[in-house]
Amino acid sequence: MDQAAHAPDASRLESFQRDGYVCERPLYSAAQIDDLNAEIARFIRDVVPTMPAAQVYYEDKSDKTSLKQIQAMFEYDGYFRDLMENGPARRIAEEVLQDEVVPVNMQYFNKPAGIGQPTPPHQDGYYFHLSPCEAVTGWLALEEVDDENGCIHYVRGSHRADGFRPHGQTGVLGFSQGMTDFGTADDRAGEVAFPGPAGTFLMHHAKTIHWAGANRSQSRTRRALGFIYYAKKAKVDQAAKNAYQARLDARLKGESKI
Ligand SMILES: O=C(O)CCC(=O)C(=O)O
Repeated sequence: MDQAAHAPDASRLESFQRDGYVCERPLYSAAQIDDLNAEIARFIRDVVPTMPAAQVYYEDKSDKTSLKQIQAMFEYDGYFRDLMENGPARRIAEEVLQDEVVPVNMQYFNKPAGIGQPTPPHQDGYYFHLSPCEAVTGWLALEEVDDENGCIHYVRGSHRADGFRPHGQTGVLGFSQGMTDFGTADDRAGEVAFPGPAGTFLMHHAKTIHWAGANRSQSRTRRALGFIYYAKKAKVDQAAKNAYQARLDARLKGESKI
């Protein structure tokens, strides 16, 4: 990707600080998305079978075509490591956070046709365990996204509130924590949906409330790549984070979901 196309942009920083997200429609051209999709197909074919079960989620564990989520892709493959560490998402993260960043997670998110579950409203920072909570998630559409197959929605400006809204268990694999009080008049007034072509790129602050609908299409998937970066100044409470992850893995194993 051409570096000059991603030079710092004052209006991007301003929108991020005001709204809690930015949107580039599109950041990647159709040809770049084709190349990326070919790399993802290779990763699913060659790398996924070598990964621990806890890093790969299926809507139905007995059906490999129902692949729903892959965690930590950049830790398993040079192509995805380079994309995470040197690609445009990192530069935009540094620009909007006004800090150096630490690449933390690269996730594949699919909502398989007909069975893809909704993504419950949540704030990523609730489970990041950071102080200060300065982190972002980038989200790249690998195909056209819209209301039917489950595009992302944000609550504009929600990152500016103090603390986090209450979260509780959702029963949705991959999004185990969801807000328990979502749907206030302010939430509804601030709601913005982000349909767009393949290559559409979103980046949100870790406190920005977001969600996505189910995939109601019987024929289209809804595939995306997520890029999580923490600001260098954000410190992780590693003990709290590990305990949270261990509880989550134990519960999912107990429920035979992973
Ligand atoms: O892909 C989705 O539906 C949700 C992604 C998400 O919640 C995130 O990247 O934080």
